[in-house]
Amino acid sequence: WTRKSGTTPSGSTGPSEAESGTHYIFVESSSRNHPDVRFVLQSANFSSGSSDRALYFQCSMYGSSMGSLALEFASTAGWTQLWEKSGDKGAGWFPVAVTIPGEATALRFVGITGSSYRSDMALDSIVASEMAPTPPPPMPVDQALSCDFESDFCNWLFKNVGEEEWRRKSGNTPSSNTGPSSAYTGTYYVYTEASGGNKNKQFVLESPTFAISSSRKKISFWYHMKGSKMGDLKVMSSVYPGTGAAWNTIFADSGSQGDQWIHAEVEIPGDVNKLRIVGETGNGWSSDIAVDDITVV
Ligand SMILES: [Ca+2]
Ligand SMILES: [Ca+2]
Repeated sequence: WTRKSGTTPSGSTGPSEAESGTHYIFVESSSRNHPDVRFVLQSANFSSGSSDRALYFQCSMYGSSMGSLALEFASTAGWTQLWEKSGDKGAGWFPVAVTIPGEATALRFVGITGSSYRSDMALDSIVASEMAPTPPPPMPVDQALSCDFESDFCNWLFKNVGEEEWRRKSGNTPSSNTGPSSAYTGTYYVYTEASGGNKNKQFVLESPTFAISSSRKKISFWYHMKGSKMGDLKVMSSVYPGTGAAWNTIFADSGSQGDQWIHAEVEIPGDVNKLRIVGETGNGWSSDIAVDDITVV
């Protein structure tokens, strides 16, 4: 992350000026700094609180090959995403307000550059408050859950950031004899990379809180589980903010299912307002679990 005034050195990416005052900070994506280079800006540690707090900031994500920018918090459970955006958001700054859970003891911004030098992302006017922001109204369930993973993770967020992260991928996964050879729809899907010490790990994608629907809805998705050490795939539901961490399994499959995309349609319980997709890798690298084309029906 670099402190700067005026424009960034490259054309057609980055802000033209600071949002407040003269300076801002940004990720320089030119030269060797793309693709997929990770820039971390981490706060000092601070005391946890008994109630939610807030962070406000201004953001610029201008560039035709913009990568992703996330805000994450640390707690005893590790790093968790609070907010994430990816792709070109046009010239100019946009404001962001994020609720910081009371259990947070540090924050960090993580910028990941896109495929070219046109992915300079910037931050300015960061303000923290002891008072939580007014919560936005919950999303409709179809908006909260639907995703084809073609450009990003839509509204799904990671748990255990930087560790067991679901990855977006086109084509086959890096390991042979596990994972799909192509997406179910379009070009991209998401999967659990089981290589590199990731056996017997839990990969969690969490939906935003959604409005409880008066009509019965189902989450529809396609999954792929090929591999001799294949683990488990689960969909779990919760009522948020619940009393304790009560996550109920509403769908599960385990073991190798061969080289095929399988369709699942699971009823969302009537009182539920949050879902997780949990992939648990098996006892070896041959357990890449993939998911694509989530819709609500
Ligand atoms: Ca400034
Ligand atoms: Ca797709």
